[in-house]
Amino acid sequence: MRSGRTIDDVPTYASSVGTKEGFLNKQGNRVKTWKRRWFTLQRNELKYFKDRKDTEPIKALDLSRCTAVQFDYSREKVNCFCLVFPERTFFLCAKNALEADEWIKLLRWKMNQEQKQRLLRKNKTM
Ligand code: 4IP
Repeated sequence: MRSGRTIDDVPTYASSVGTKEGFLNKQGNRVKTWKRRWFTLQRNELKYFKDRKDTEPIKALDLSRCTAVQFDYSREKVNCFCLVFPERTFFLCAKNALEADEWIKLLRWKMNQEQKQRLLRKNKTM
């Protein structure tokens, strides 16, 4: 890493289409502390890890259960977005607006794909 750069400056990569990974700050649910976590988005799963090198995620979120993804302005931080699940809304913050926008777009695309698949399956059984 060049001097003066931090791990936050490392660009996030989409190693293949429809995947993304990178650091995001996440707020706890009951205890509202913010933790920096490594997030990976693959297929229909958003996982977060304590650190980038970890192999076991803290949680794996099934995006087929997610009902909305949107920019959020209710937190004390900037560049935040929320992921709404029936039992919990996750508040996540990116390092800048562009990064937040990229996560939101990709997450929404995944949700739309999932919805299309569901409709196709439903139509097949009719
Ligand atoms: C924790 O706060 C961490 O923020 C946890 O995040 C979070 O769990 C906890 O949420 C919150 O209490 P402290 O470490 O300050 O105690 P992480 O698991 O990333 O370490 P989530 O569910 O967000 O992963 P609650 O809801 O258990 O309070």
